[in-house]
Amino acid sequence: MSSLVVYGAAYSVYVRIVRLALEEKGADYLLEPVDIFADEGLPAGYLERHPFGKIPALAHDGFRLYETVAITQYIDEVLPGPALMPEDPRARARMRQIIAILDSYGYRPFVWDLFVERVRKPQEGAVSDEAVIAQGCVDARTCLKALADLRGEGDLFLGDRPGLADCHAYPMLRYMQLAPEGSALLEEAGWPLRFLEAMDRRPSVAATRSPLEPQD
Ligand SMILES: N[C@@H](CCC(=O)N[C@@H](CS)C(=O)NCC(=O)O)C(=O)O
Repeated sequence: MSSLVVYGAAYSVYVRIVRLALEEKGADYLLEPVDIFADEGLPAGYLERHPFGKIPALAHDGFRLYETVAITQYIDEVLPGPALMPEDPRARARMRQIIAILDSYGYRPFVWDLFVERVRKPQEGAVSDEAVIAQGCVDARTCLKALADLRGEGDLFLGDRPGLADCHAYPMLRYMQLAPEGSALLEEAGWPLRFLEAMDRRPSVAATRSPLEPQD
């Protein structure tokens, strides 16, 4: 039996993207805890797995890999289970474009400017920076519009079954939804709420719930 280890923390957006892909493949894997925010710092030797000190990293039967996009595409190519990437080259290019947009233009406003600034900072006794949130709303709206123009007609990004674009978008949009400003932007756009609801029905989402989400 093959051994799959994901190094990271359950609160991490990028770790959850990898875990969603693994769950959608029906893969068995171990989540080996690496807390980037631990007072004692990264575990000894972790920089050998990820020289930039970020999470996630993957080990598959001795093969080491870091960078989420490389990991999720590798997972899809080597593991049995439903395909998470479209066959058609244009649809596959669209998938990669959506993922690149999420990384380059979505992650910062959705997660840092809205969720961290509005939700996490007050929870940790810090004061939210309203200017950061205001600019985050502008940038998030631009990104949601770009994504709306590229996605298909259904509730998920491309097609009827979850794929890598959906695994990439869900953790970012879910955190954004926890900030009132983020929730309002998602409602204004409409389609992200249908997307989140469709993904919320997936066992993969339940199996990877973040400890930073409300626990009900
Ligand atoms: N380009 C990396 C980004 C990973 C990333 O930013 N991970 C965050 C956690 S969600 C992290 O490790 N942050 C720690 C830091 O920036 O020092 C990837 O795609 O895997």
